[in-house]
Amino acid sequence: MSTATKSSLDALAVFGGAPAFERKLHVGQPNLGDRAYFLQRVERILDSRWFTNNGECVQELERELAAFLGVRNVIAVCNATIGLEIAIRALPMSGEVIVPAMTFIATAHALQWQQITPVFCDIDPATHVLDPVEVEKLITDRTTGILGVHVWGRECNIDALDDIARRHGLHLMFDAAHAFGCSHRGRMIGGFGRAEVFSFHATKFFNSFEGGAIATDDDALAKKIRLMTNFGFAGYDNVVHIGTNGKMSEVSAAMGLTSLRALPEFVETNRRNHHAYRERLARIPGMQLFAYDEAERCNWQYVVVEYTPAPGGPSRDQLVEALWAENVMARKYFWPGCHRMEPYRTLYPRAAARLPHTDAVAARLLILPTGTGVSGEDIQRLCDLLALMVGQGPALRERLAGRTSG
Ligand code: T4K
Repeated sequence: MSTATKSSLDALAVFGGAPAFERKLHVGQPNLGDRAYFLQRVERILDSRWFTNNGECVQELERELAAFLGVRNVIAVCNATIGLEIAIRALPMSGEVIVPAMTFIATAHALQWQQITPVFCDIDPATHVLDPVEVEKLITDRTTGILGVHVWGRECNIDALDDIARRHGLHLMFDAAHAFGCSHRGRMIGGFGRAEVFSFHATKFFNSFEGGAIATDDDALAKKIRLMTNFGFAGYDNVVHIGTNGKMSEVSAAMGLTSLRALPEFVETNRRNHHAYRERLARIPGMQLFAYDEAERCNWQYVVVEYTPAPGGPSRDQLVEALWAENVMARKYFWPGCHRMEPYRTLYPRAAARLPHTDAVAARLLILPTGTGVSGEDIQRLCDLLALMVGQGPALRERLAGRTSG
């Protein structure tokens, strides 16, 4: 629900007007599939008194995911962060691993948590994924792997990274947290590198409350990952490997199965929303919508705008402040970049010097709400707000700056 269109700066909520939206529009509000199906699965879980430890729902989800992705093995996990840690350790990676700083902090943490140095590498500013030329420059005697991130669901330059990894004898794996349901050259993400890790966190378009999955075509690696996900147990009273607790619970898997049944609807809603944004943002100067490759399968789950203010226009942060006041909870993912957050800023102070594209892109990003909780009408109203804010840019900038200094 939203209120009437605004036509002057005085009407903006940041200057005391009523917010344009009565409820908050979040980036990452969860999608919900068939509630009746989910509740029926939960009833079955409760009746069976089997709540976790490789139950019926987890096994079913793993089978369905493997078929959907076209990979030999899928191991469901409690979240993608633990999934990354387990896969990294199973390969094993050690020493230094090349990774983008344009990612959620979990990618870097999954390495550093295991005393592996994340060597932050710059991105291609057009696609926001690792630049293979820069990757090759960072290889040293201590490098054991490359951890690419298919950020926004846009696939890495997989062929070039694969070539580098082969020539230098490195492990290649992918953080595919954003890329469930996306493809590369017609083949689903999930089957590339040694392993790929998906996130099914509540804020992802496909969710299992908390959760994730590791996909790999390598049977021996999958066996090791399965052991490590369950404390290294190879049967009752028999631990054969170092491990942790990375298991997905049955209720999470039931939600995953529910989401899987609604996948076409979620993707179609995201696609429709994306096109609505594209049409309206094209009319606003300085707003460049990040494009997906429509020849590939795509989940369209992030509406990523690169905003370049006109001279005298409002800054990205001022736009975010004004949008939040209207209950549009736009985000600045992944500003300021992992390299500018702790512990990395202190541990690796020289990284920033080699990340000019990461810094420039991170300063421009504006992520807008989408998903089944966002309607075409919401998008129209939101873009009208942006048009007003940018159209009256110098006045907005001055008034906001005046408010801060006053
Ligand atoms: N690699 C990459 C590239 C990732 O992006 C992520 C996670 C990971 C690895 C690790 O995956 P997991 O271990 O989480 O499976 C959110 C998510 O928490 C995080 O999963 C996600 N990436 C990241 C991009 O976004 P925050 O802290 O920025 O947002 P959060 O959790 O506060 O949620 C955003 C908004 O969504 C909230 O302000 C309100 C709304 N929301 C959230 C939840 C949880 C709801 O409306 N309902 C909800 O249930 O990290």
